[in-house]
Amino acid sequence: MSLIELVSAHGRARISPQGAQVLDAELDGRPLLWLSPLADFTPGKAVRGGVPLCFPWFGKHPQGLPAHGFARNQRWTVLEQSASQVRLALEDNAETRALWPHAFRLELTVQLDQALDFTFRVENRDALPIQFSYALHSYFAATDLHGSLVQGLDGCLRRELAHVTMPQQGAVRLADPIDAVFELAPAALQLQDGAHQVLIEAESMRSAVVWNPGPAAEAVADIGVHWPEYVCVERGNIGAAAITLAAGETHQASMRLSQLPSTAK
Ligand code: TA6
Repeated sequence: MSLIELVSAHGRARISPQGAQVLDAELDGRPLLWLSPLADFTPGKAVRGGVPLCFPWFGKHPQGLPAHGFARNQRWTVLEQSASQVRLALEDNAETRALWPHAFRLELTVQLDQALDFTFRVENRDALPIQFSYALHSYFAATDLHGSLVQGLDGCLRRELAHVTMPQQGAVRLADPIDAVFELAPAALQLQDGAHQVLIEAESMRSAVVWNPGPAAEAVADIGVHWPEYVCVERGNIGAAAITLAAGETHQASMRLSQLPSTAK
């Protein structure tokens, strides 16, 4: 599948029409995102790394349907492309209707300038309301995983997969394995990795997720020994923040990723 390459004075990014997935990106001479060296590019399979889009559900499905929905496994249509921007769309089709019986249209615009910008739209083309969750599941390149911090989530309700819910206290530390969803997250988060800081700004995305499974990921074919190389900090609307959209309505949200100047002396 041929990839879409974006360039700007500040960097470059590659996007796959499968899933409208940003695979990798570099800003100001430094990798922003992590793409697994063990990623499997078999068409229809989820690619490990970059920014997969999870839709219309997040995480495992109670009836065993594909985890994180189908949007990341579908081939999207490129609507418009310039040197620094691409707009892609996905409409319901026989495969999506077999998994989720609704008429919809998704649009994702990716723009690269001094930041990497995502604008996501969901249009309900059904005659009835639809309900969905989604996330931009960003894998950030990490150089010092165990010393990494995510700032901005202090006080947010933190839900672990083990169903423990409690308010987050202070910064989220990546010293141990983590898989947590944060509710009512603020617009701006910061990922601090050694001397590097990434600013993650979101509009109309009320949930945040922080994930790195630690050494357990050595058993995962497309992660293996590479697990210390990334931190997932995701934005979207999940769980209590799931979106209900009336017939004919459109939901729009956006996310902006940029690098703050290095604090290295
Ligand atoms: O975002 C965290 C998470 O939901 C984890 O629970 C995790 O296993 C994962 O995403 C990766 O899912 P995937 O289906 O891409 O292997």
